[in-house]
Amino acid sequence: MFTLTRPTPAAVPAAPLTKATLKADTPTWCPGCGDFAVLAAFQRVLEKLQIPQQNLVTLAGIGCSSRLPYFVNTHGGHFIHGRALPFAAGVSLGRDDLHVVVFGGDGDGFSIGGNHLDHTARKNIKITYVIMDNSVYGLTKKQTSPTSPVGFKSKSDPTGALDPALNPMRRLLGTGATFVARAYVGQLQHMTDMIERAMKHDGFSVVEVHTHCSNFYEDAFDCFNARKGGHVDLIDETKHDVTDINAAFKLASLETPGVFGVFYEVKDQPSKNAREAELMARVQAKFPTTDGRTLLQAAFDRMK
Ligand SMILES: Cc1ncc(C[n+]2csc(CCOP(=O)(O)OP(=O)(O)O)c2C)c(N)n1
Ligand code: SF4
Ligand SMILES: [Mg+2]
Repeated sequence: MFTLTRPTPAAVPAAPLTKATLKADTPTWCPGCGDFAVLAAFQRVLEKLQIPQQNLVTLAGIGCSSRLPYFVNTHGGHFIHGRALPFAAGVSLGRDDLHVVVFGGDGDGFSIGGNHLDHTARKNIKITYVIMDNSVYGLTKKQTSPTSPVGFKSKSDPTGALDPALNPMRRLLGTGATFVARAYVGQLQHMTDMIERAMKHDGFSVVEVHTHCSNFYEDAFDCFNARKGGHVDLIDETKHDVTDINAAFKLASLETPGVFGVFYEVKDQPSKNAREAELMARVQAKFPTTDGRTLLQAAFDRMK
């Protein structure tokens, strides 16, 4: 029997996912950190979707935000700074039955992991990526990040950041991701909806979440915070065509504070998971009596 994919494990009767069953380690974030809200939103989505716990994987790189997998009771792990996405790609492609959700910071995703973001996104690998953007390196105690604004004083730029910040939404749209959304921790229900839609997307989905670092950049997103005179404009999808990449780029180019919601979503592009499955089925049809391991070994032998 030819098979390159691993069999799905026998369904284990699972306890319903609740706040209590989803709880793992107690979060170690500083009081007032915006990351608590991202965890709460993710737990709400898991409670709603009731995906069997054994099929859930949360992964991360390194950073305060990247601690999130410790705080939720799913399979999980964290990896080298900026390398969560290639790790997640292997998990997703090796085990298509798993829901793989990656959490990480603006440094992890846009700086050291920027190259991995490009390639995981363009391949449309079935992963949900939540970028917890606080516009600073929090874990390492306040260095300038790729989304810190010009003039931001930090340990790496004591007289103020000199380099222009990147525009996260334009950056994400440019990667070729097939689902791109923006959320803010001060809008918990909306952020929850964005993460839920991302997790239901069959391909690479990414949600950029603005989350403040209460220790090193508390006022970063005051312009979105109603209590501090800011405001949040939500995208009206009866007026914005989410399948129109040019319209999405226009929204992404609005001046701060910009808009929140789904910028881009296309459902007709097959994921790499689907393309690989199709390739394996084609090979299987050609060699119906040879097992997968032998075929793979023969391919390696030809390369010697
Ligand atoms: C290869 C490597 N380079 C640098 C570091 C140091 N380091 C750890 S976390 C981090 C940045 C964290 O910032 P971000 O990704 O924005 O996460 P946050 O802590 O703000 O949530 C850096 C530079 C590291 N651990 N490994
Ligand atoms: S340093 Fe900042 S990002 Fe890290 S846990 Fe504390 S408040 Fe949150
Ligand atoms: Mg950060």
